[in-house]
Amino acid sequence: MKSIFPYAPLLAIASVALAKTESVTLDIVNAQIAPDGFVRSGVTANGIYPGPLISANKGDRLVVKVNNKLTDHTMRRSVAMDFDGVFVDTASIYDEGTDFVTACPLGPNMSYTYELPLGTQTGTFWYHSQLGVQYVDGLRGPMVIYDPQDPYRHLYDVDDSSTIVQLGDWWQNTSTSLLAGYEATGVVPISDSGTVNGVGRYQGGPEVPWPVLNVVHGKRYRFRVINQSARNIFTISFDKHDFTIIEADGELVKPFTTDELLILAGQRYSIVLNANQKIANYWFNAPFVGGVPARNLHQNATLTRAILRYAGAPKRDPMAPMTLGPLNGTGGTVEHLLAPLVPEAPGESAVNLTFQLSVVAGQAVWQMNNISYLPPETPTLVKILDGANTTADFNATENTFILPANSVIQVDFPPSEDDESHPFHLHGNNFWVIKSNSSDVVNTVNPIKRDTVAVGAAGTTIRFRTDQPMPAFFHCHIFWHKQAGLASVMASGLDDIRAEVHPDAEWENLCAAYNVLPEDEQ
Ligand SMILES: *[C@@H]1O[C@H](CO)[C@@H](O)[C@H](O)[C@H]1NC(C)=O
Ligand SMILES: *[C@@H]1O[C@H](CO)[C@@H](O)[C@H](O)[C@H]1NC(C)=O
Ligand SMILES: *[C@@H]1O[C@H](CO)[C@@H](O)[C@H](O)[C@H]1NC(C)=O
Ligand SMILES: *[C@@H]1O[C@H](CO)[C@@H](O)[C@H](O)[C@H]1NC(C)=O
Ligand SMILES: *[C@@H]1O[C@H](CO)[C@@H](O)[C@H](O)[C@H]1NC(C)=O
Ligand SMILES: *[C@@H]1O[C@H](CO)[C@@H](O)[C@H](O)[C@H]1NC(C)=O
Ligand SMILES: *[C@@H]1O[C@H](CO)[C@@H](O)[C@H](O)[C@H]1NC(C)=O
Ligand SMILES: *[C@@H]1O[C@H](CO)[C@@H](O)[C@H](O)[C@H]1NC(C)=O
Ligand SMILES: *[C@@H]1O[C@H](CO)[C@@H](O)[C@H](O)[C@H]1NC(C)=O
Ligand SMILES: *[C@@H]1O[C@H](CO)[C@@H](O)[C@H](O)[C@H]1NC(C)=O
Ligand SMILES: [Cu+2]
Repeated sequence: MKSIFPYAPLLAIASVALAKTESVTLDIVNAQIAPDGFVRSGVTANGIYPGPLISANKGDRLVVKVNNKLTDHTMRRSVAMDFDGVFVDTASIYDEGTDFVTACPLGPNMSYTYELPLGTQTGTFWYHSQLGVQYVDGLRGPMVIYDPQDPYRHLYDVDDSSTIVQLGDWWQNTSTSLLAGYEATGVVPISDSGTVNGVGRYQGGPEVPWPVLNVVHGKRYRFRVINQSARNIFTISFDKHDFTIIEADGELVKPFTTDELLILAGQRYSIVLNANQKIANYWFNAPFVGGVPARNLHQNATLTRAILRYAGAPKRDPMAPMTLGPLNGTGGTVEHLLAPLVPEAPGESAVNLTFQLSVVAGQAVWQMNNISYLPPETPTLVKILDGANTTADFNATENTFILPANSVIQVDFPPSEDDESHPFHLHGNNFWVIKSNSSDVVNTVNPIKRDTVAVGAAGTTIRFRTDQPMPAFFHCHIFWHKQAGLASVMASGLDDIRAEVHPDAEWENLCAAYNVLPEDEQ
């Protein structure tokens, strides 16, 4: 087993010694749900949206049994789980879950057990369906790896399931209908509403009670904010309170205090809020942008919010007007201002890649260097185990790059012509943000690390190390764009994979079972 974790070896040994197994069962079921007051059939974990919290401690072994009990023929019946941002060691990569990269999807009535040794990673993560655009139908939930020796423990008093803040865009129609519309027109679907911890309102809809974040005066709260959206970008703020960012995507950053924060799909931040204002109700504002609002009259960015309620305050809405927050929700791009707790210089790159993004006008087709990714029938990992070793062993549409092992790779996204912000997400590894879209500065001395970064009109450059032998999916986390081809695979250490990866029969059976499914059960 290779260690990919750059922390003190003594700590790692200590946590391995204490490692325990955390077992979770997720029943993937269709359920009638109404996050924004509109009742629809959804794809859920254990019948709820968002799904249940998966939590573990540093060093634990996480065992997640997934039972696919989907029956609704209007949506995808198969499923594939991604534990977003969680690394796995090489021997376990076949349990990493990415459909057609590391495994085939899980067909209806089938079960699969993912076994994830958590190593030394800690922080805020989430899980979601990785298959097609299925998570639009609801299959998303939070995941936290707590650190009993968190170096920032002195900065907050409360960090539990009540301090998880999940932001999501919500869609009243099925992902299958929305995708058909996208493919026919090239217009990315526009969400009806936004939800905070699974609760929201849409314009013209019922007055669903606002979600509440409860605090006690005088205490400090570590809110773990997760952007689970499939498209929308949120800007969060609390009336009358600033807050301090301490974590981005599972990486600790030096405390940075601000009053608003932009979060893209797939990104997570821990922020510490000091409940030091007068006992009352305050608005938590989470306006979003995502497409031309006029194209969906349900959409009203003002209606994604929650109540920050101090104990002792009356149980009613805040008296203050509902705003979009400071600067009307247009600020919050602080990425370039963040510094890592433990600075690391990435080192010179051995390979430089440049990815020019483009869209085919009027079609649901996105390209990187003129290639639109198509999932292969045989997952990348299966091909590697069968001997694939060079780029020529993969079809061009697999957009698979064979990279040297134990090297630094630089990926440069030149300024894009469209003004989309694409949250690019790398599986299995974090990258340094050498140049953030939010600044012109190139930082090769102490850049932050994260696993999801904005790629947009100002250009973005990242570097990562290929110390982890695996085919790592690298894709836009706007799942409509991923589905439209904005994806690639960064593969390295192929001989090591062949030497170390020995999948079990349960995994082997996934493709055999999936490949004989009729289309409506895939
Ligand atoms: C799944 O199991 C149920 C109940 O046993 C059965 O009725 C159904 O036909 C099965 N579906 C598939 C796709 O195998
Ligand atoms: C979903 O989309 C289909 C196809 O466009 C449409 O017929 C249907 O009315 C939509 N349903 C909802 C709830 O918007
Ligand atoms: C979540 O991500 C989406 C897509 O990048 C973005 O539009 C939205 O503003 C983000 N939400 C938050 C709260 O940052
Ligand atoms: C959005 O909701 C707010 C709060 O209810 C309301 O004041 C505003 O008029 C709504 N916007 C639109 C465009 O309807
Ligand atoms: C926010 O919007 C309001 C109403 O449209 C406007 O009066 C105000 O100037 C805006 N403030 C900022 C900082 O953009
Ligand atoms: C990659 O680009 C960097 C500058 O960003 C340069 O210093 C380095 O020499 C380049 N490496 C290769 C292999 O071209
Ligand atoms: C993509 O195709 C266009 C038009 O054919 C061409 O001008 C451009 O150089 C190509 N870009 C890349 C990165 O191959
Ligand atoms: C795979 O490619 C690497 C170079 O990238 C080479 O060193 C190795 O020998 C190849 N393995 C096989 C089995 O051909
Ligand atoms: C292989 O790539 C070509 C384009 O280079 C594409 O037309 C074809 O559909 C791809 N085949 C598969 C099986 O993905
Ligand atoms: C990226 O930069 C462009 C140009 O400054 C800006 O319009 C866009 O909002 C930025 N995107 C993000 C997500 O910061
Ligand atoms: Cu995108």
